[in-house]
Amino acid sequence: MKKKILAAAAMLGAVLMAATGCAGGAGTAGGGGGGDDVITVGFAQTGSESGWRAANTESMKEAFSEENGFDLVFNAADNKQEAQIAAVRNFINQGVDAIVIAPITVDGWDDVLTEAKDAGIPVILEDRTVSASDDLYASWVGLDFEQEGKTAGEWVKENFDGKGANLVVLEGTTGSSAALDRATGFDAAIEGTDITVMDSQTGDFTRDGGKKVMEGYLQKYGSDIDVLFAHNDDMGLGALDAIKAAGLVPGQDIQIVTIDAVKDGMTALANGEFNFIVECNPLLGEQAAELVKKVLAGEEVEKATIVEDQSFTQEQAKEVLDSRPY
Ligand code: GZL
Repeated sequence: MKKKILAAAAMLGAVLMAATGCAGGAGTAGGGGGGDDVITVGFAQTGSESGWRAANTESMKEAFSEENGFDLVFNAADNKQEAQIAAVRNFINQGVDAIVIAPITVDGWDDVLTEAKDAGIPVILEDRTVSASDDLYASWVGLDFEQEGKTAGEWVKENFDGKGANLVVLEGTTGSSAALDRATGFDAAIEGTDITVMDSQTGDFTRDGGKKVMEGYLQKYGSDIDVLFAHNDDMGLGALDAIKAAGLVPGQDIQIVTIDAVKDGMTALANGEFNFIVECNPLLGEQAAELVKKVLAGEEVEKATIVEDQSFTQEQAKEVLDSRPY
């Protein structure tokens, strides 16, 4: 329930209880049963499509915990945009205090964000962004996807320009800001090289998707493929199965560059199956929770907060693997 309505209800309740001598907790409806200082937050997560998503969900649940003063209403939309929009509409109808969204795709958000604004419920975006006007959300915290794609492209250029290399791409979820911006950055970085992009299709950020699309690539192009760029580790990990099944050696016959740097990806990098990974930090929970508290307290907040990333070679992965937080 909205804090301000709850505060008035709690106040009235307290006055009535004092007047009539009634005992009992002043737990407020719609919250975690605590007093009126509990912040009820609806979090609309994309789903559980990848290792990155699991780490992001864990970070968000840790930050929006009861001991931190929150009552979290969590929804995972199974990577379906219409389900995620329906979840946000539900949060509005429940009268939550704030809404956090990791938007599956950039488009389709104007109506429901306008409804949240009209209902006086602030929206914070975490991870991906939307094409809607930025007056429809209070703030966004996430990563520079275009730079991630550029860093991956610069590695490919440095290692393959001038060799007439053939490259295939496993794209992330169609219409997601992560996939769109990574492609923009990558394409800009390899512009003007003699690297040929033979094919580029979506694997929807999943292992299964990456495996299926890579199987198709291998049937069509076989050993002509020199390099694979996967928009995330999970699709690259799925592609490993296909590459091995085709009798080729990943990391050697086909060199692989991915984005995320989750544990399984870094393990593949350390053991030589991947060749380069650009990190995409999923630990956004603390910053998202701080933004919610500041916005509800009426404090000024930055419209955009970008979290720093790094990148890893095979040698660097061996050094840091055991100390990685996710
Ligand atoms: C990036 C995030 C992407 C990851 C994928 O911030 O949106 O979605 O790169 C995840 O692993 O599925």
